Amino acid sequence: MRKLARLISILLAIAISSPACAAESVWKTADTLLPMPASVQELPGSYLPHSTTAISLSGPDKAQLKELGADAASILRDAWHGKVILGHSPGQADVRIALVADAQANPESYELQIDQSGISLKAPAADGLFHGLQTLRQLVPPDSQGRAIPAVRIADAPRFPYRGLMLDVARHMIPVEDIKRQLDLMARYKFNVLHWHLTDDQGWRLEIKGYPKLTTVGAWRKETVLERKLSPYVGDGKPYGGFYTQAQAREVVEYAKQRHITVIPEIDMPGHMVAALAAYPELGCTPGPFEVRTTWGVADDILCPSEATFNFVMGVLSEVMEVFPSTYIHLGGDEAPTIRWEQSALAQDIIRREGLKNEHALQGWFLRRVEQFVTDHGRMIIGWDEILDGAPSPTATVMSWRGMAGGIKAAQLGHDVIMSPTDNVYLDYCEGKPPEEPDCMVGYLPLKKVYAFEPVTASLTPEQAKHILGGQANLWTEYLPRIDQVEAKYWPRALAVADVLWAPRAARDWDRFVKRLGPQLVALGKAGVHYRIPEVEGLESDVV
Ligand code: CP6
Repeated sequence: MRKLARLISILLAIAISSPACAAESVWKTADTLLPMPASVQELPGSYLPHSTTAISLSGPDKAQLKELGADAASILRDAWHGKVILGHSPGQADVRIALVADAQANPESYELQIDQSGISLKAPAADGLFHGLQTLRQLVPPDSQGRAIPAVRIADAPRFPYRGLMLDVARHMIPVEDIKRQLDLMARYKFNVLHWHLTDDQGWRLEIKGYPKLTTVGAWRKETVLERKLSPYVGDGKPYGGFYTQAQAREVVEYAKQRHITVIPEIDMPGHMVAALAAYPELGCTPGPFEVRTTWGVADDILCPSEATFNFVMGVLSEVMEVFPSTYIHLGGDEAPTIRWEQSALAQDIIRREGLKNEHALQGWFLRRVEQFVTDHGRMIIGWDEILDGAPSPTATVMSWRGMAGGIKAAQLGHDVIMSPTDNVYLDYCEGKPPEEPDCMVGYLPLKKVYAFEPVTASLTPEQAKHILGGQANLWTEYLPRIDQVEAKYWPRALAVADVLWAPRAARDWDRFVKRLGPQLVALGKAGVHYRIPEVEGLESDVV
């Protein structure tokens, strides 16, 4: 399969670059861009970079500009193999990058103009300049097409401020290097959030200095048959797992920041906590002992709402907030069974004392108390849509996963919302139907269905629709112990998500998307990504 992917990407590259093809399909700007910019105006002529291309940087924030200049130089050097000189004055440079402060403008917006005289990139903030450089990267023709960049005027800004991918590293440890590689790819397609699912029943992956057993005990489990068969990370019979030191987590945060991506950590509670219970059984409602789970699905055991648990949660979150500077901290709140709380005298006492209706209301009480701690530290929380069952505070942001309904209800109640419906954006679902994907363990999600994802529904008033911050595609990794499997789930389907979340609603066009996908598959192939060739008609006929 991997060999086939390589072969097809080579064929695609040849198809795009062959003289016969080039004669009829000149390197057309708009057909290469993904996500599609808000506005693209093709101009006559082109810019031909020369052997000593010079870049100028102007604007107030010198440190940020220096980083962006280095990014720009690396994009240009990749493309032209020529000399690129940094730090000229705008009058002498043919590539002019300018930060033009404008408090009213969207910081992610940018303007890119290419004409005979050179390239001009302007934005009100470094975010916009960075996105503009990603667009420029896609505009540079492949070697075979000559070096001239077609003249164009682009004015661009994202449709949504939140464009995320979630990665579950709890089911299988994923090395830092592999995460960095996904961040590189995310940045190219203008994603700005990595939601890092760090804890679950099958593993605790973040070092917490005040609770060392979380990683000496909670990060390790027995390997399953699946892992013995498929994973490179295990030796026979050895404990399976791993964790990130705080230094490594900071390294990921910094790497993401350089790519204008925020890392939002998730500490999933009060359910999905069996790994923590294995380390600290006194946090449960029953005496234990507990084992880090080796099977999937929802566990009965969850945190007991005791003072010991609140101390634990506050201790953990204090360290989490030191490592992660993100505005949002994700508290999970999903799939918490009520059985242990029904049988717990401690839980029932709180229900009576606080006048709560049931265990769902108790989860609401639990999460409101934890949220207070988070907001006292100047941050905000996100929870999966189950938090709506427990009267969440209006400042909680709801991540709607069971469908769109939770998100719609939340927006109507005045919560901010991130749409992440299983039907459209659960990337662990298989792209091909068996027999195309013989090992398919879960649902079926072809590229076209991902592209049909629409975060704003007609049932919302314009005022309510403003609460939809954007969307996110999730990758739960139960059945994906290897990074090449993970990559093939993200790519290229994440490109459909990128387009949906960035491009204007009116620009949504499946046939054009498929056309724009071709050059990006070539780019993914060049970057050595283990992407999956989608079974898509327009694409197939180009290739064969
Ligand atoms: N793990 C956690 C999961 C899922 C959730 N939370 C999940 C549930 C159902 C489907 C896919 C994923 N594997 N912690 C729910 C948010 Cl279909």
